[in-house]
Amino acid sequence: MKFQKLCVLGLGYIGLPTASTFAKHGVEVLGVDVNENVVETLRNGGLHIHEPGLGEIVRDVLGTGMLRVALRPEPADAFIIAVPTPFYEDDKRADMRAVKSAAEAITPHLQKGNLVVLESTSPPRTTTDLIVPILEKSGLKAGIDFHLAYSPERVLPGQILQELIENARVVGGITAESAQAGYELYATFVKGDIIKTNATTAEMVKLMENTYRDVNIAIANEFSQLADSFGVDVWEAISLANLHPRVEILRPGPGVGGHCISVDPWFLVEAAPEITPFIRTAREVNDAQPKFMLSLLERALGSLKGKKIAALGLAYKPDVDDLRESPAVEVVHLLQSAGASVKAFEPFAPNASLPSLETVPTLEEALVEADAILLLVAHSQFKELDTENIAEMMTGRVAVDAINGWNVEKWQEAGFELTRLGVGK
Ligand code: SAJ
Repeated sequence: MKFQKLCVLGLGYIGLPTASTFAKHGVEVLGVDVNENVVETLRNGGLHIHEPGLGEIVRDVLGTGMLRVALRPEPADAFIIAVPTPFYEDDKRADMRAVKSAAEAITPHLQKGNLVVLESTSPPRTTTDLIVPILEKSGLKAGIDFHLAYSPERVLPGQILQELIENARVVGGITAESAQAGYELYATFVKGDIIKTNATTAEMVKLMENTYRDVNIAIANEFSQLADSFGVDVWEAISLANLHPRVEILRPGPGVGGHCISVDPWFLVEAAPEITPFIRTAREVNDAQPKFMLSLLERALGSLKGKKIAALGLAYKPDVDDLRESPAVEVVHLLQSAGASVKAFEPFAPNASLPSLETVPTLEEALVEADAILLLVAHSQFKELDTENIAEMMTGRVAVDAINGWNVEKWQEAGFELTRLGVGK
């Protein structure tokens, strides 16, 4: 095999599954993370993130020794950078510090014939304009002495291990030879098509995919507000519109979260603000959706001052533990600012501690003496709740459903008045 030893920088939601999958397929992998807790946790047989199946594969490859973890990289045949690229809150600029320092950490170990792949979502031209100069400080020439490529990950949290192998993979090289080297690396385990292109195209492909999804969710969210004001049930209207063979409207909700879709479109807006009014507006529509949730709660409860609300779910989407950029968290903060006292229960992170937010480790604790129950995330376990039992624990009979996860009759039978997102009266 051409790539016998691989170094993966960043052991988060992408880096760790990627490192483990390579190790499982016979590559000797060093997983690197600058966070000592992450490295310690893994060394002690633990896992710092929740992803179905990940614990098993990580323990397996750590056990066989095909995966080792460390704080710093070592010489290898190939390097993959999979560190986070968040944005600066004030001006939404991409925060490339982690990518820069990962590249800097590789430079002293770089050797002739190596391959470096950037996987972190990045603004267009990052590979050529940011990474090349850093790696060339080694004295080696990019595209001549070593290969360099950008390859976006496209896996869906919750299905990462399967999608890593089955999804089509785009590999953009700074030269045709670099793309070919990237192709050969991923061919180790990827069963989907591996398509070669140039690095900037690959960067743009990634941003286009997530932007496409963001604007499609934005229109669903705008429809939810329109339906609300016209006395229409948006869920019924969407299912009817989707009978059209060329229409596929997504689901409205409390907003768009996670570290990808709510972040990546800004990389395009930031790179070219004058020519991206549409992408910016979609972002703004989705970011405003938590405020719309607040208005629903006010409609259901009147003034929120002193009201006790049990919030179900804080994760950014169903059946994951990830609270980053979560609209559910934003909704809770808005409710608190309006004077409500909120107890939030997140079953996938029952002990999460968030600034200025009260989380409780059980559903029961959230419900005691609550005036209202609010469904924010479609976790499977929230779909089939015992409404009679819930009614007994609560003081009030107000239920608000932000994601169309509850059966109207069932809640009404238990004496609740159920308000649903996107259902106008
Ligand atoms: N959401 C809605 N309505 C929908 C679908 C999603 O409100 O109909 C919300 C979710 O609740 C969540 C957010 O959008 O808050 C994003 O969730 P998601 O499931 O659409 O996507 P992510 O962020 O988990 O993963 C996305 C995926 N990209 C695309 O589907 C184009 C994934 O394939 C990428 O690998 C990932 O971003 C990434 O890392 O970039």
